Amino acid sequence: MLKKNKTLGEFIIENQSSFQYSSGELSKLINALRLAAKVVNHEVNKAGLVDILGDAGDTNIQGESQQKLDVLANEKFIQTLKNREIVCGIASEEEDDFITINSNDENHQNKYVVLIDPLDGSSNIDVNVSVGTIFSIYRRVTPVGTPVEMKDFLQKGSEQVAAGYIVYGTSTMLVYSTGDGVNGFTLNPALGTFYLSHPNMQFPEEGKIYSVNEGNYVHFLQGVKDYIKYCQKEEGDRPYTSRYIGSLVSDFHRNMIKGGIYMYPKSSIAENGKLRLLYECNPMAYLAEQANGIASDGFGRILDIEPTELHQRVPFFCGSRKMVEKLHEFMAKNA
Ligand code: P6P
Repeated sequence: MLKKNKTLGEFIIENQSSFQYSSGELSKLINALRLAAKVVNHEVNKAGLVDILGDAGDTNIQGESQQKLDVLANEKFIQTLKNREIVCGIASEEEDDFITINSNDENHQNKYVVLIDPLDGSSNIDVNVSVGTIFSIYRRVTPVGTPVEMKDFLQKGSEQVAAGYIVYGTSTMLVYSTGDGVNGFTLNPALGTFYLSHPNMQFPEEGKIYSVNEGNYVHFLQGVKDYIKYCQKEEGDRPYTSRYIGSLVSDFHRNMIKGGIYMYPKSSIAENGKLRLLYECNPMAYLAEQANGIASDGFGRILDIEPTELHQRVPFFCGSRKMVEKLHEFMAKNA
């Protein structure tokens, strides 16, 4: 049983040996993400003050230009990951192409690639709704030199060696897995330290919450429409509760704690859905499976999808096992 209140730093050191490739570099990588999370958290938490300090695009009292928070978050995560001799490439929702990082030491090869959505749901910031950072980590496939998109970045989600998210909510949490379960750490802002607050997080097998933007109902496939009507029908333990924050990380986090299903289906207005495979769906699917949940595109496992491009979108259904399996039944009937 994991002891609560251990710091993230202590946890990383204690669990390093359990990691398949325990060379210490993944630990350094998680530590780098921890640092960037604290920096971004500070900016997100004062976002509401930007209007007082000068709107995005203006300059603040130090004469620094105010940046859109998602651009700032992108820069902070890239900057933090760049100068640690661990990562050879970064792909970001904010960057058209991936960024390569060459090792300063000709005898050392940076062995990881990171794919990141630096601030998912950033449009919620203006209305003070929680947002998140999502990250996905792979070992590079090409042995040396500049990473290659097809081989090093377009890897199946099942090849991830770690994934996680930071949720900037009523409290700031870092939730991640390196393949041995999911653990959640809460930031004590007074100390700037993350503490193990949610050891061994698991999706309840059943749930009573469904999360989907029902404003798109008329555009959904019949199988999705039928499942939503199933959730709403007065029968047995139904109707379920509808909860949709509009921030993937927040809806996912709540569903993992309480039980539930999150859905972003494809539709007649979004032919592959909205969410990105590489830096949203794959990391969340990795966490879901590590927490005994399921993540699919409505028919097959998200982690089995062979990526074809850096920013490709896929339909996404994720959460409590029995809820996603019931969704699959409706999708199969209407296939
Ligand atoms: P819609 C935020 O933009 C996001 O990528 C997810 O975090 C969120 O669940 C979804 O899109 C919201 O999209 O179309 O329902 O506003």
